[in-house]
Amino acid sequence: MVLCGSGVSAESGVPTFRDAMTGLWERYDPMQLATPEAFASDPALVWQWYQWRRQLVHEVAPNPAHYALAELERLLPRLTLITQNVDGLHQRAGSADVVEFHGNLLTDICPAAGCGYRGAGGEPADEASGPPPCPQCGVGLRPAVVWFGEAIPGDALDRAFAAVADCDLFFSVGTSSLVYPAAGLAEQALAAGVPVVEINPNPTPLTPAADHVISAPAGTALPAVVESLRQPVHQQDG
Ligand code: BV8
Repeated sequence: MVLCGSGVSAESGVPTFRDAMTGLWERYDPMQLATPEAFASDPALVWQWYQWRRQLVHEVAPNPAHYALAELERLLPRLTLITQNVDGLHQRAGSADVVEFHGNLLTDICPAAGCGYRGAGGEPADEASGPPPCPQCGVGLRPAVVWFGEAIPGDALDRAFAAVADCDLFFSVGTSSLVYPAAGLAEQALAAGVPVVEINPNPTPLTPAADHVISAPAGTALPAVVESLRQPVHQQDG
């Protein structure tokens, strides 16, 4: 099982969630913008922030970390990939089964109760525009991401907890381990006696408890993990 955070996309040029945001967004705190309250009070501002991030994601490409995870999926009998990232880069690198714990930036959904509209986000419209009307009911759309204070999608939560219960190795890659319930998954693995490996160039609250810590960028460490799996398994003597 692998839990990914925005550090996995860092080497693609996607700023991590807590890196200072650049340009126009420098003066905003993502923790404040990624909330239903911010969207309710200024839908156009929040919508434009997500349009800026969509545009940025369209301009970048998966990095060796994403490709290594897609390769791991092919090499291992079972792999559950849980990502906190909303950028869709795992899928673009070839991962077929991605659990998007915090949703997806590239998809629009309708916030109107009972509408249920869900569709691919259109081309970012002109800067000043706010959320476009839902094609089904006319209410302003929102990005299909999980904001702070919102529940994790039920299927994602179920798959993550099921995987923790029966995985035999847990990788935590590129996450500051600050956001729950995602960060709780590694804690559950530790409590269940599952070996936990952290890959992160910087220490996090998980570091002291992890069984193994690889203090390296994901784009270096994950290809090395894949390479080690490719080595012929030396038959154990006897
Ligand atoms: C919920 C989508 C309940 C949006 C995101 C007090 C205590 C504990 C919890 C809480 C609390 N108060 C409130 C809460 C709950 C809250 C929470 O955890 N808050 C924290 C911050 C205190 N959680 C929630 O609100 C969650 N929902 O609890 O709901 C509920 C239940 C039922 C019914 C109703 C409600 C929802 C959380 C989801 C929020 N949405 N994203 C968007 O993207 O716009 S979270 C956001 O942060 C991103 O998804 C991001 O992935 C995530 C975590 O951040 P990281 O990925 O770790 O990124 P970060 O920048 O922090 O760190 C990057 C790391 O990478 C660093 O460690 C860096 O060293 C490393 N790195 C850098 N370069 C590399 C690298 N690593 C490897 N290689 C590199 N090259």
